[in-house]
Amino acid sequence: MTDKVIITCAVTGAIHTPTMSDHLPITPDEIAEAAIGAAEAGAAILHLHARDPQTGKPDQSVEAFAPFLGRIKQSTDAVVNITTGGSPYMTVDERTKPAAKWSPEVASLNMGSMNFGFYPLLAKYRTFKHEWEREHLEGSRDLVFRNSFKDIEYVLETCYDNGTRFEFECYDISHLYNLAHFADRGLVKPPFFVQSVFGLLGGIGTHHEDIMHMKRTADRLFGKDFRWSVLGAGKDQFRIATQAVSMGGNIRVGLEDSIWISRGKLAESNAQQVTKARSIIEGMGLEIASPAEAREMLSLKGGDAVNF
Ligand code: KMH
Ligand code: ZN
Repeated sequence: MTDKVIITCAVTGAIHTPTMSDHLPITPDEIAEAAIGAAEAGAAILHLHARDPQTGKPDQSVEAFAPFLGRIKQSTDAVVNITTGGSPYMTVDERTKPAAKWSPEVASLNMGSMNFGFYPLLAKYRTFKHEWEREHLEGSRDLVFRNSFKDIEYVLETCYDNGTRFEFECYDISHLYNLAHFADRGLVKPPFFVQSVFGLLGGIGTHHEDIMHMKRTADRLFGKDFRWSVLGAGKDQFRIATQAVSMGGNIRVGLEDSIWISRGKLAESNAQQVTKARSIIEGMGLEIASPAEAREMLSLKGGDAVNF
């Protein structure tokens, strides 16, 4: 089994807003171009959300994904990963519909409920292009990202017949235990693609000991049955990626997780972040995984077994 490094690119997400960066992909064409560019730069997996083309507001309707899924599939062999997190303001039913419809190889699955605060970003922006942006940030002061055991069961059952496998988003140590619980019940099958999320206000921090603790705990709970990946929110994105790669991990970058390329400098594209991630990996004498190698490492159903 190859042990190359899988780069996932999360191209737009549902946290950052148009005012924060003119490079944030909003329209279906921008999302498609960003994803294809990220794949050409070396991303094996593309984590996708959709937005309203006019306002940039997160849009989790099945139709919102249609315009870019087909185009991405025609233009790249990268693995498409459709979010079931959507925006934390959405219901689990709403959040799961696109993955249920489009039957991707991978879908994200958030492994626990948590406070989900991005209101501190308010301090950085005096004015916003769109009214919804301020509400979106301010509202997160009282926002709980709901992922109850019943919600997680619902996503698993809804996507099970599709043969979709999951990017298990773990924002804290308890989320790893929740994944172990579902593994014990046989509701999820190895290899588990564990995406450890660091630096989201409400989840675990970004200290190097936090990263060590996540990996140690995952090793103890899952042994050889998992593929570890990490994402660092905001300015710590590349420091966390570098530590994880040196520990045998895979990494996620993209403007969903950080709008920066370096301290105080906005990333001009998702591909720019993928290129920087790749140089870190190759700088360590390691190689990036191709989409085919990622499929093998994660036991995916194949790019021709999707519904788009
Ligand atoms: N925004 C990330 C921190 C999802 O899409 O399911 C988590 C995320 C959630 O990617
Ligand atoms: Zn996401």
